[in-house]
Amino acid sequence: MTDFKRTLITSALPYANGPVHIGHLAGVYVPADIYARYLRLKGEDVLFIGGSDEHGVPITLKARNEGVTPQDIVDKYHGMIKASFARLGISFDIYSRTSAPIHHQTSSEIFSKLYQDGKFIEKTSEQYFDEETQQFLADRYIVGTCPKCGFEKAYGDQCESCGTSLSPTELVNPRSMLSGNTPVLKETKHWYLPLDQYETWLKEWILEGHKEWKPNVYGQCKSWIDSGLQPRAVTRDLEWGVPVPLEEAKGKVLYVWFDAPIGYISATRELTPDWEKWWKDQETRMIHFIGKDNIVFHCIIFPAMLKAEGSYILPDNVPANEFLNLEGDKISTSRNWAVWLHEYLDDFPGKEDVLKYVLTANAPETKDNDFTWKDFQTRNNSELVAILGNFVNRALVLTQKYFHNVVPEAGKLTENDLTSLKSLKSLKNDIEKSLDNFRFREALKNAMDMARLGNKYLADEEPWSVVKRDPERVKTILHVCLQVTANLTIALEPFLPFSMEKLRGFLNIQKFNWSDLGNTGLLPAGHHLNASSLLFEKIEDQQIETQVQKLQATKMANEAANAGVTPAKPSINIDQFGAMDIRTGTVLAAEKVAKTQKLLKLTIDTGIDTRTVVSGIAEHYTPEEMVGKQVCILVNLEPRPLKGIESKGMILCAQDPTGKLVLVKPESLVRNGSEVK
Ligand code: B3M
Ligand code: ZN
Repeated sequence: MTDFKRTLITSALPYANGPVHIGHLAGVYVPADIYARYLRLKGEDVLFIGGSDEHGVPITLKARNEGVTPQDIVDKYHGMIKASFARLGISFDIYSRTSAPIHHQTSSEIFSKLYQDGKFIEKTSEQYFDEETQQFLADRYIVGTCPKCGFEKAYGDQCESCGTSLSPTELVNPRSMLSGNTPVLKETKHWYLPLDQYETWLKEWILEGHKEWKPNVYGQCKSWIDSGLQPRAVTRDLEWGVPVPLEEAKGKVLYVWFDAPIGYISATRELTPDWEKWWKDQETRMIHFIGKDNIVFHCIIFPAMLKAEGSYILPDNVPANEFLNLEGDKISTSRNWAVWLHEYLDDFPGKEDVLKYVLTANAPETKDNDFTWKDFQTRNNSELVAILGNFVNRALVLTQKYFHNVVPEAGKLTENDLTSLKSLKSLKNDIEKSLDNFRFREALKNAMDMARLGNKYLADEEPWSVVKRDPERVKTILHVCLQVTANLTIALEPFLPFSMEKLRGFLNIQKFNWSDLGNTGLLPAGHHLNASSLLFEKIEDQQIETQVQKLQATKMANEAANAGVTPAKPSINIDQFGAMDIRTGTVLAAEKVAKTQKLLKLTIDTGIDTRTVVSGIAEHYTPEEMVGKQVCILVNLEPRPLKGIESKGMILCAQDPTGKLVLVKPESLVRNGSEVK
């Protein structure tokens, strides 16, 4: 690590189009908060920046759907997000927003500087335009038929049915979502950042210069750079956003990914007149905390913008995380498949630290991970309660019982006392090393090892038995236990700030510095403790059951909304499929089965024989329509009597969600008796 004087920590700006969920927290805000708290404890000069990203098409779309203005949407969610972060105790120095005037000013200034310095290229291209509403259409404002799968409501950038990414001109029968009309292609001019010109520099700066970045981050950068960088448009034809500060660009705004990262700068400017020291002094170290879908923007595009501007520093590290899933399924705002922070805070009052603990212990640092309510309960009950809470509680209760809440004097230290106390120092080194390398789950485990050490020490020393034969010795034992407890208030402060504040209250102490960690004389003999209570409470099955049922209800609601498509059946192997003998055959004769609505009696030439099949297709095909048709028949289905007729086989049909049946037939005529496989 090079020498630096201060650290600027940024955390991705969440879109203000919905509340934040545990995926956002585990990926970005919890690790960023731990890091900020750690550096502050070390006495370093730190700024921790956050804010809402209030531009972008999803926000305007949501506003349209709800019949309100984009400003209404961002006001609502910015307020909600900001409040829930505060309740969770995310210790931003500022939580700003990109609709703030200072942000409009800052991002316009940066655009203008790049423009004046000739850093952009201008390109005119044809884009869809809605003649009725007189506007160019963002990709998401165009729907049409997917050229790949035929889905009729594919968006201009992606088909949500088959997942193919599209460009608007690929859609068959494109329609404007604004008017429903067919849009026309019209020329429009935009400004592009020629990323290709930064390729050599990016190779040197990242691929040569930042080999220490996490493998997932470095790997993504490498694959982007290796596949060749293209100029990126930094302007859009939209109404909502930061207006492009050019006379000739009326009705255009900055692309959301151009202005959003500048939000970090604007927020710093809003916070302090001294902002330039944080952004333009080489002795500032900048760290971006983000999720993996934001890597290219923070490692390639934003740095290229800053480099082009010329006076700003670049990120020193970008410790991006992978994704957190929920109960085995991808977290999804649109499917409501999430644990929402504001709901968690309401459902589990006083358990802010528990959520941070679980999300850190199970953080998706190197691969996607899964959050389950069962694991949440287990980590609370078997780790926070049974390891940390249990040790602290025993140390405090025994001191209260034997020494009226006064720290006893230590006598001569035994071998075990000395090794236990010495371990505090080595654990400090372990925790530091992990935190310095952004390995938060490992750091938390090391910090919890301090509590494990305390429990082991108590189990070895058994003060509750020793007290009967050697009360003097118990003084030393509890003296040691209390030093470990005081050390815990430092080691766990970055991770469990509310609980450590509570613990400091029990111990009647102020906050120590990080450098005090490992000190074995933090609590002098004679120091008075306060009354204590339990640090953590057990979470009961009932509470977990309620949460699981809430998710179950979401799942059922989603299934109902998607009704029609039957869920996939369990998989079978090729032999199970091969056991079905399906042949082509031709219908020779057909008649309705008397006194039934649905059944046709078919006489079929299967190529093997001529046989009778009773089929439930009478509501979809007339006997006349069927005669002469080639069909597919399962010929080795056990014969069964239907309305007194023995049916020998089954003809294949596709059934759509409404129950409509359509024959499955060979694409062109084949010899009867051909095997279908
Ligand atoms: N709002 C995307 C996201 O929430 C975006 C991040 C901006 S960071 C400058 O994933
Ligand atoms: Zn498709």
